Order: sequence, then structure tokens, then C-alpha cells
Amino acid sequence: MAEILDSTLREGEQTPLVNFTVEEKVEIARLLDAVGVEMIEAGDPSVSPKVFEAVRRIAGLGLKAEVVAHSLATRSGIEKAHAAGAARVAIFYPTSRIHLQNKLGKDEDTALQTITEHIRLARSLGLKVRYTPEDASRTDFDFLVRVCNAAIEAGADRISFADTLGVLRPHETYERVKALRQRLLPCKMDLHCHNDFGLALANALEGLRAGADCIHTTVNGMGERAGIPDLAEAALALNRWMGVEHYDLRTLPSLAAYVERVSGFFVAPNKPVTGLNAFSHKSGVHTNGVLKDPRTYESVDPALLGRERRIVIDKYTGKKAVAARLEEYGLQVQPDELERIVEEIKTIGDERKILHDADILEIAEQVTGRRLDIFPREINAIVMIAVESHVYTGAVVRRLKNLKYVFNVYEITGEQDIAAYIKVPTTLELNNFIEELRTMPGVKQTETRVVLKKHADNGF
Ligand code: HCA
Ligand code: CU
Repeated sequence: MAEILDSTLREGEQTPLVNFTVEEKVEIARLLDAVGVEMIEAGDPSVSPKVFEAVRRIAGLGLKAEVVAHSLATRSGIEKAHAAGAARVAIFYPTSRIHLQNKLGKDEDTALQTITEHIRLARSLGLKVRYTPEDASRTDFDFLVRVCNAAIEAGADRISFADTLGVLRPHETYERVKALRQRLLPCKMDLHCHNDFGLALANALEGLRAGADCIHTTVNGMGERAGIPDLAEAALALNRWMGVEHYDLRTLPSLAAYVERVSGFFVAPNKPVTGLNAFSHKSGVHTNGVLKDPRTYESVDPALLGRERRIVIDKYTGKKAVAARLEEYGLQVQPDELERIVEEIKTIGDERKILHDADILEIAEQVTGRRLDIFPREINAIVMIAVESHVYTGAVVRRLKNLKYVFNVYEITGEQDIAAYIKVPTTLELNNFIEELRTMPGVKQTETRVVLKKHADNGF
């Protein structure tokens, strides 16, 4: 059965600008364990005292997942992995000529000796060992086989085939893994695929098909450069295509949101599975189909992933979707009224970027000439926001500007960094808005002031 090793805490923390606290790492490890990943790569304890501390804390949590420490092939690195209490050490050492010669200035035989020596050391300390030939995909194949078999003989029970630069294509990954399998002594095989050409998950899946046992992921696909496969996408793929049913897929979006918040690394709206738009439908053709039978435009039921379908209303929207949205508010309209409402939405949608429910209800009110009880009187508020120190204020401002209800955003001096002027229809919406804001990546703290009277409306 295919397995997942999640490396958010090691590879993921190698993402530019990303630094987790020990507490955040402990929480991420707990959440990963709840998803059910088989292994958690908790960090390289030699990197810093805090990384050591995080590995030690996570190793002591008694998780179901095996806790792995990453390490260079050095005595001190392996001793630190042991001292931190990891069950396994993943020793990496390059095998490609360019890495050996131009990075380390070592020849192949010396490399082989260093690798086996350190594996034996780790085994003598009672650690399980994975050996990673770094840059395996650009390594002379015969040498790769020789090194891996020597590593297995020295005591490694896992080999991680690393496509460190993400240069392989899926069919090449398949062929390489298949050939390696045929020539390797018995061992488990991991695949560590980088995403430089956007093929990381495709490569990982082909590698599994060719006989590998485990793929490496990070939450939100973080990592060096373009990162490695995203955990949520990988878990869904294994569920759908490889019969792996034990991962708790419904917890993946909240894990993604938590990691987004504490890392300051934003999830793109078009990201599969966890992105804002992954289950949104916009054009009239699509929304009409989805309202009749969601399977017309959804290959996966969003509920399987703890998500909800979203129908976007704007100038692309047809009558069916508008009627459905009005019905959600308990409002029935005549066919001719509906036609005029949609027409008006198209006109406004041509000029304005985002249409909110309040706008749609207001249009319905104008068109029908009926005062809608459900249309509430709006609340104005100023929300002050403090931004995490490692996050650019501009990045949070950009996000805020796209949020529903936000009218003006100011970067300000003082304790807080941003003031946002918002208009919301109800206190319930105000509450939801503030909750949403609190989980936004980069937002440290919020303070909200409700406006009681507004004396001049000059648009400021
Ligand atoms: C790196 C090392 C590594 C190791 C992968 C692994 C890679 O270059 O930082 O241990 O499986 O991509 O080769 O992340
Ligand atoms: Cu890597």
C-alpha cells in the first residue's frame, strides 16, 4: 500500500521566508498525524537549537507516524538525530558527478565510503536508516545502483530516490524506478520529486506505479524553489487511484489553512483541493449544470474533502444560479423579474469587479419594488490589524482588498499596521468577517471599532 512521508517541517521550512516556531511545528505534526501520514520528517537537528528542540518534542509526542530526522552524512549530525529521539535518520549525500565534483570536490569512491560509514554509525546507535542519493535523477545509473546497494548492505532499509531538481518527466520516472527496483537489494523505496516543471505529483504517481512504496509531500507544496507535491493533492490522488482509504481527507483544508497562516506562504486560489476556487463555479453554463447535477462539473464531491460548493454570481451567471441564491434568502421572484435582475447583474458586473450578496439583494429589491425584510441595515466598522513581523504588510493589504465587505484599506503607523474600513450587513456577518480575518495568513491580531455615526461622506 502506497505511503506518504510529509516533510513540511523539513523541506517545507526550506521555503524562502518560512520559519515555524517549535509550538507551530508540534501542532503541524499533530495535525499530520491526524491525517494519517505514515512518516513525518521533523527537521535536521543540526540546523539550529530550535530545530533540534522541535524534533525532540515531536519525537516525544507518541504519534502513530514514524518521526524522521534529516541529516548530512556527518558524525555530529547523526548523533544529534539520535539525541533528539528520532526513530529514523534520513542521511542524504549526493551521487551525481556535478554535485560530487563541483559542490563537494569528492570522487565516487570516497563518497561511497562516507555514505556507508555514516549509515553504520547510525545503525550502531540503534537508528533506522533511510539513505537519500541527492540528485539521484542526474546520477550515472550504474553508480547509483552501486551506492544504493552498498547503503542497504550497511544497514539502510529505505532508499529515497531524489529528483532534486525536478528534471524528470513521468515516463522517465517510471522507467528509472522500475530499473532501480530490478537491481536493488530488498528495501523500501521513497520518491522525493521536486516540482520545477510542475510535474512533481505526476512523477511521484508514476514512481509508485513502477514499484516505489512512499512519496514525499509538504502541506501546500512548500519547499526549495517550486517545492514538492502538495499533501492534499497527493492524499486525494492515492485515495482515488491507488485504493488508499485511510487518510482523513476532510482535515486537509484546515491543515492547509493553519500552515498558510503560520507560514505566511499563501495558497493560490486555483490550487487543487485546498484553493479558494477549487469547488467554485462561475459561468452560466457551469452553474446551471452543477445546480441540476453537481457531477456535471465536479469530479470529486467537495464534502469528501470537508469543503463546500460555491456558486459565484456575476455577469457570467445565468438565471438558475441567481434564482437559487435568492431562494437561499427565502426570496421567490417572477420569471420576468428574474430576467430583469439578471440583466441588471450583467450591467453592474461589467463595471464592478466583485458582486456581493448584499448587492444582489439590493438589485432584487429595486427590480421587484418590494422591500425585502431580509435586507438588513449595514454596519460600518474600522478593523485594525497587526501583521506578523515576518510577513510583508503589502501582502496582507492585497488579500484584504479582495475580501468581501472591505471598502478602504490603509497602512498606518502605531501599534497596528493596517486599518480597514468595512461595511457589513449584519452583526453575524461582522463576526464571520472577523473570524475569517483572524485565520488569514500574516494576521497576528485584530481590533474592531464599530462606527456609530458618520458625519461626512467624502469617500475617505
Ligand atoms: C536537498 C535534499 C533533498 C533530500 C531529499 C530526501 C533533495 O537538496 O535539500 O532526503 O529524500 O531534494 O534532494 O531535499
Ligand atoms: Cu528536496
